[in-house]
Amino acid sequence: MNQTEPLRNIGDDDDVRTEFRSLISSLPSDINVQGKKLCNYQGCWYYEKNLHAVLDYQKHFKPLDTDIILSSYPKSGTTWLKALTVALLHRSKDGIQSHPLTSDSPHGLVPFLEMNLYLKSSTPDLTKISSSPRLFSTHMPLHTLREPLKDSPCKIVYVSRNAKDVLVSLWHFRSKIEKKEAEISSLNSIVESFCKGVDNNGPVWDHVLSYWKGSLEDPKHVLFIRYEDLKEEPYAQVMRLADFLGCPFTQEEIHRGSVEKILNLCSLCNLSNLDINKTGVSWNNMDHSIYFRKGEVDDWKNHLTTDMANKIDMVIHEKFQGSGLKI
Ligand code: PAP
Repeated sequence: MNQTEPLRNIGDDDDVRTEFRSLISSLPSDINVQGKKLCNYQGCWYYEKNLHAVLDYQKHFKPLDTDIILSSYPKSGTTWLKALTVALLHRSKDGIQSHPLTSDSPHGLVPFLEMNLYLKSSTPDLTKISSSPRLFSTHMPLHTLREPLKDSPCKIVYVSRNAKDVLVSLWHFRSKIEKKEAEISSLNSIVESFCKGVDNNGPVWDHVLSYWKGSLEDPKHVLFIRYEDLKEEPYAQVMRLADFLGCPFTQEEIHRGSVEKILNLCSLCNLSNLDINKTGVSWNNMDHSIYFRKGEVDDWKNHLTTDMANKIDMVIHEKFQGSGLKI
C-alpha cells in the first residue's frame, strides 16, 4: 500500500494524461474512512494516483507468455504467496544458501504493477527485471488486470482470506502506519467502510468473486488459493502451486525434503527474522517488518465485537450466495 506521492516520468504524453484526467473526473467518487478520495473504475475503488497507474498498466503492459502475476485483496496473504512463489522458482539442489529471499523482501522481489512499477513511471523499463519468469503482483480485480493480457497464457495466482481477519490485519497495519494505538473506534470505521464497500481496491466481495469465477472458468491460467488452506495443509497447497506454475516437485525433491525446506524458509517466523525483513525498507518507504504480524487464522475473535462480526457475516453471506465460495 503506497502512501508516498508518485514519481512520474517527466516526458509523459500530455494527451494521454489529459485523457486519463478527463476519464477519472467522469467516474463516481467517494471518501473513505480516512477521509481520502476514491474513484470507482470498472467496479473497483482506487486512490486517484493508483488509478492513473492502473490506466497506464492497461495501456502499456505487454505480457510475456511466461509471466506470473500474484494477486490478492490487501492483507490476504500477499507477502506469503510472494515468498512461496519465489522459493518455488528458485529451488535448486544447493538448498537455500544465498537465496534471493535472504537479500530482498518478498515485495522487493515481486513488484506491484499499479502500486510500484506503473506508479513510478507510465512506461517502466521492464527489461530491467532480471528474474525469469518475470513475477509481478497486483491488488486489481481480475477483469481489470486481464485487459492488456488478452490471450496471453501467463499464469495468475490469487490468494483470498477470511474477510474478518483481513479487516483486523488492515486495522493493525493502518494503526502502525499512523503510529497510533489500534483503537476500537478506528476498527469500527473499517468495518463500516467494509460493509459499504468503499475502500481502496474494494468492494472485497467483487474482488474475490472476480478471481473465484475466473479460476472456475479458466483453471489452467487462474489459481485460487485460500490463506486458511495454506495454514491448514501447507504441504498440499505448495505442491498444488508448484503444479500450477509448471514446476512440480520431482520424487527426488520430495525425498530430499524440498517441500518442507520451502515451507520453513517462507514461514512467518523465519521470514520476519531475516535481517533484510527486520531492518529493510520497502519501495514505498515502509519498514519490511510491517508486513509481518501474527499470521493466524481467526485472530478476529480477539478483536471484533459480536455486533461487528455479525454485520460482516451478513454482508458476506448475501454477496457470496450462490457462488459456491466460502471465505
Ligand atoms: P499486503 O497485501 O499489504 O502486502 P499481506 O501480506 O497480504 O499484506 O498481509 C499481511 C498479513 O499476512 C499479516 O497478517 P496478520 O496481520 O493477521 O498477522 C501478516 O502477519 C501475514 N503474513 C505475512 N507473512 C506471512 C507468512 N510468511 N505466513 C503467514 N502469514 C504471513
